[in-house]
Amino acid sequence: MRDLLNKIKTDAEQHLGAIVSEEELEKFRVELLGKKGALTQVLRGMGALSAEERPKIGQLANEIRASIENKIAQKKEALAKAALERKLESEKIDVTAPGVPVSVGKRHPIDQIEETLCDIFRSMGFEIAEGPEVEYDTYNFQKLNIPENHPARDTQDTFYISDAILLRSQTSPVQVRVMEKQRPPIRIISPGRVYRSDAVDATHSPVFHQLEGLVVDKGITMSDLKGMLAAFAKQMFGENTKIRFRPHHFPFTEPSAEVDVSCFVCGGKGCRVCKNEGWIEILGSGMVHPNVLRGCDIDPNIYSGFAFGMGIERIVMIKYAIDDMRLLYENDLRFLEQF
Ligand code: 2NL
Repeated sequence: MRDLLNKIKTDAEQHLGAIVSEEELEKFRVELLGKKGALTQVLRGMGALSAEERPKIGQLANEIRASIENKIAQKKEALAKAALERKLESEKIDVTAPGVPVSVGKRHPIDQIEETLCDIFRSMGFEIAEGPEVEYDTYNFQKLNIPENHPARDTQDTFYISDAILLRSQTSPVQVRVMEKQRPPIRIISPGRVYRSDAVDATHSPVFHQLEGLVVDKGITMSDLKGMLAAFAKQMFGENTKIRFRPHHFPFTEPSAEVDVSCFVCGGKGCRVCKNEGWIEILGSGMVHPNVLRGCDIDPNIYSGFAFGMGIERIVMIKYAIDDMRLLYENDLRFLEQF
């Protein structure tokens, strides 16, 4: 029996050394010291011993039990400490490590230019007007003096929802709505999205952006238009920028003109940006046609006005020397991050 007890002790000590987890340790403790444990079984068999042997074996058994319990407790503490150290190591935060940069993004170049344009016109006293992108044909065409047989009305050029409803092909209907509701003086710009049934290429897109302007008051003349646009061109393209009017035709203005700015890259000598012209076309303009004013119940004998319209994509492309409009819609970050 003595040999058996000593063997249990050496086996237990050996086994303890190989244990690596607290669960394993608890299982081992129950197997050895529990009610059905190996050591407990041995103690139960002590009844068979002689009266002389029993206390000696009993004492030895108790010593071995105490020693194993002590070793298990030590092992338990060591395992818990190791587990805590592993946890601390894995959750360690280096507060001195450099931060991970956060990419915040920025506004699209079309948006940036639209905002710059709005800032300039706001500083001149224009208010910003907005209106629906799904519009009545009457507001998009009729009230703008665009005749029934005009090519712009063709289904080849305009997206129709029904006979009477379409996707606006210009932002002018916004201004018609303001002229109907508001009495002069009127000083508004209308930036926004417009739609035309065009195939995508380097200079066309079925969805693009326009910014139009309208001033209606007593005594407004072509020289007001020229003076205002000259000031705008300097703010947008630089202090030395000059403007040039070329006669043109729009159904909603009379007279009408296309407006060029002197090339802000070469100053007019000719370069890649102005295609050796020295001048760059930026917008269309004119004096509001009397029929348009009349249609909004504004008497053209009392009031007159000027209007102008520009493509925002066109301004972006001129300003940044971009030769293909598709770059503005592909949203390739390598392109967008440059602005
Ligand atoms: C262009 C030309 C233009 C207008 C737009 C306008 C609006 C009303 C009355 C009269 Cl309500 N005119 N707008 C006038 C002249 C030219 O745009 O080439 N835009 C990209």
